[in-house]
Amino acid sequence: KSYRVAILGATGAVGTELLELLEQRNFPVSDLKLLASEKSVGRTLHFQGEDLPIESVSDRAFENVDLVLASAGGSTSKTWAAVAVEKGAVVIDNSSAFRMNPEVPLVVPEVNPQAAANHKGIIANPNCTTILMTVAVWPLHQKRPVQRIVASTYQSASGAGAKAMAEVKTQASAILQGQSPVAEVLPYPLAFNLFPHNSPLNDLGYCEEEMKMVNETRKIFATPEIRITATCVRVPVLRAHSEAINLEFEEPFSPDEARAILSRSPGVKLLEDWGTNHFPMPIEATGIDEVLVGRIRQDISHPYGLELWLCGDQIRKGAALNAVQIAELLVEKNLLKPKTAYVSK
Ligand code: A2P
Ligand code: 11C
Repeated sequence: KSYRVAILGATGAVGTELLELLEQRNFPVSDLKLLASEKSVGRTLHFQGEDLPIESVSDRAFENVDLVLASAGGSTSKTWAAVAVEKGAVVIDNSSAFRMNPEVPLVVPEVNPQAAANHKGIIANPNCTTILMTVAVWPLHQKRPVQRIVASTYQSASGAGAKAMAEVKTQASAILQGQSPVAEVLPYPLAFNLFPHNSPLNDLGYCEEEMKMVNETRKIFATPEIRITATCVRVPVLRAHSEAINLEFEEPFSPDEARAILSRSPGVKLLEDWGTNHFPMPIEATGIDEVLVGRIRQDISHPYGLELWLCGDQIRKGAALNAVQIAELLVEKNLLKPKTAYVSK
């Protein structure tokens, strides 16, 4: 079996990675449609030895498509996901548009693959910081339930898209030449700087990004009672996010036991060299599939507390790879029907 796939947002940071991953992982694609905004029409992108044209998104674009991988922002997904589903496609959506909709599964394949079975046409891909955190925390939570999570993030420019990544490079070069950095995509200069995540703030002073970590993790773990707080910060790194995670359990959880569990957990790679103070760094996480975890230590302020540090490629496991893994899961579980199956129903 092979599938007719469309990438919505194909020219973006996540879209181009989706294209690469479909090819690298030999996803069974019979036909690939690349969709973006009107202004990208005329461009081509390379896939399996061919230059494929970018098409603008329209009702007709979703005809004869089995699977849509959407990564063109929340408003674009809100406009087009229902159209695609109406035309018979399954949509794996990278935006935040449907994540908290109780009808829509929110899936991290290493954590809650079973949730995908309940899809009604749309499956949501979680926020990048949430994906990376859940991959590392879930195996520990399976052993002893986590009571509280305190997360502090160090998020790369890639989370704000391809244009933000380019802007940081331009800013760095301007600063090195003694000029003032210009911020047009990001709200403030990021090169040689950092700032709290600039998503909209709620009445409690939490930004949307922080609330995504709280609410999405609860949904993925199916534990609405778990206490979570987060502080999200944008840092001048190009494409891998880092997170300092403090976990509180009901009873002691030794670092060695956590290490033993994480060393055999899917999607996790331990990286700890205490002798050389070498722990995960964003440059090491860039371009790889696993979430790098290290610096696992007892929290000296709490007898049942554990500290860990992680880095993960925001574009890959934080977005495109997780989406392709969901697509692979759908294929494996026969939850993605090629077009003919819809017709014959
Ligand atoms: P385009 O390049 O034509 O603007 P990123 O997250 O890296 O900023 O990428 C966003 C992606 O979403 C790009 O592929 C962009 O296409 C696409 N996109 C943005 N707005 C729309 C829209 N209104 N319709 C279709 N695609 C869109
Ligand atoms: C960031 N996590 O790094 C964001 C980007 O809900 O998918 C992705 C926002 C989302 O800024």
